[in-house]
Amino acid sequence: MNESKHFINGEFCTSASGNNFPNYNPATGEQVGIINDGDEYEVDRAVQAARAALQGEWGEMTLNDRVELLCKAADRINERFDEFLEAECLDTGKPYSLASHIDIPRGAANFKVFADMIKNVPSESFATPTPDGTGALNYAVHKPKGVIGVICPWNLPLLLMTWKVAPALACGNTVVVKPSDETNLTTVLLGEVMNEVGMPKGVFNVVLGRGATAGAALTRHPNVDALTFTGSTATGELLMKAAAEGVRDCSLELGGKNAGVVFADCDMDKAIEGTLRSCFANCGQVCLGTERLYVERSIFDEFVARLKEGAEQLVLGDPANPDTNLGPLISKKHQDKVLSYFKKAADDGANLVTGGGIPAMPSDLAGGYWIQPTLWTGLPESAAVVQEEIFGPVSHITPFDTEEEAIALANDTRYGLAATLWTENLSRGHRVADKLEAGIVWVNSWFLRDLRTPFGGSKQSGIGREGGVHSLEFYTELKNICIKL
Ligand code: NAD
Ligand code: 6OD
Repeated sequence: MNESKHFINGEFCTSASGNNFPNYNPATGEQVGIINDGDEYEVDRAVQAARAALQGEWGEMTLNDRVELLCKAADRINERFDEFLEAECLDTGKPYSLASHIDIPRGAANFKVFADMIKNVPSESFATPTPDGTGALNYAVHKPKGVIGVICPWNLPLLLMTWKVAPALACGNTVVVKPSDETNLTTVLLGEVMNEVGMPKGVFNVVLGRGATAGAALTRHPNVDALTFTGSTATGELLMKAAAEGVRDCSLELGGKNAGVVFADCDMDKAIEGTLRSCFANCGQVCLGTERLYVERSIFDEFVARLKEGAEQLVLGDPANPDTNLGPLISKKHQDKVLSYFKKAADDGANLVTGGGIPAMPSDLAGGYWIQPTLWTGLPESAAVVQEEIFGPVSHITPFDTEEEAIALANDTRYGLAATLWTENLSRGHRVADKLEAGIVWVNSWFLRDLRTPFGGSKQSGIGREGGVHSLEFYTELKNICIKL
């Protein structure tokens, strides 16, 4: 059985405590491995290794050499593409067809994009007048922040982790990564890749374990200079409190309850296709997913009927089967959470359009954490399934009559991560996009994000922006040098 180990100072190791916990395949419910359960001891070792690495070969390395290492890491992920793909799909149950198009290529691309970008970061400089007339020259230099604690979720493990690690390393930092206890395999594989490309020891470290132990220890460690986190809003709040100790910076990419707004002037075929993806891709376990839909009343019945038809045609099954559209949920615990919302919707009097339960699966998959794609109508905005993030393949659909009403409904949430709107009216697209309270608004598309663009949430969906130069800003300390001439 596969044993996942910590990766500290360039070496794989087991927990000093001897503790571990099982890793399950979400598609079958079978145990497929054991995961070493790290605690303060491993976190401390990893942070010490990361701190020491700041001073050694890594700290002395030229920008060109650093960039070359990052490009090699991207190349090596691509060379080992099939291993990364198998590992990611085994850990998450997501279809190979999805991970081979998004998770793995985007995971590799993160290293290339930030390697390119760091070479082109401009430096500010000012010629400053002085009373004696000789003047002074001020210029800003970019310094690494130091040791970065990286805490990641389970829904897109490689993609979301490399999106933090690549820019952090590009800026010359060192990292200690704590992947989710649900998904560790591709993070551990990245440790192998780092050794293969000759990354100096201690630059990239991985501590496996639970959030409340290993994760919390990483957030508290006084030698961690900044924290970057993607996960739930509840955990994000804990992280922010921990970051306050020692006045450390933190970047928080948190939950969402994203709206999709569909106007009668949309291209219906495109809106249905896009909405099926935004509601159900990755079995709804995407922070950007659409869990609330607002559809103009004149097309409401047709839209709901066509979305129902599309949802019922989605194929749930073996992740390796190319015909599979949807995998399972990540865990039994998460399946129970999603089912609890099915009950709440029923108790609140929702009209169940489709789904609402556990699908019948073939015997080899029957132990997995499957759930039916589910749509509801008829609930007030105050209902739990309309307000709370479920993180499953679900959406509630509400009719609206005017543009103003659609905007007000879409904004009636404590979250502000993403929104999608469907209209063929260009002016309306711009106008409504401007008014929606979200970090990213897609018009006639979904999950189309250039890696160079800013990403992050407003309200309780997070603090800060990652992506492109915004990541580089977070992982950099700016120093102003003033030379009297
Ligand atoms: P989570 O908050 O439960 O866990 C995220 C990570 O934090 C895991 O590694 C976990 O072990 C760790 N953790 C848990 N408790 C901790 C603690 N006390 N101290 C330190 N670390 C701790 O989230 P999840 O269930 O893994 O992921 C799903 C959530 O993530 C959803 O809310 C989703 O919206 C959000 N998410 C947001 C984005 C985004 O970019 N905004 C992307 C993906 C997922
Ligand atoms: O890859 C991206 O651009 C991105 N923002 C992914 C976020 C996924 C959240 O689950």
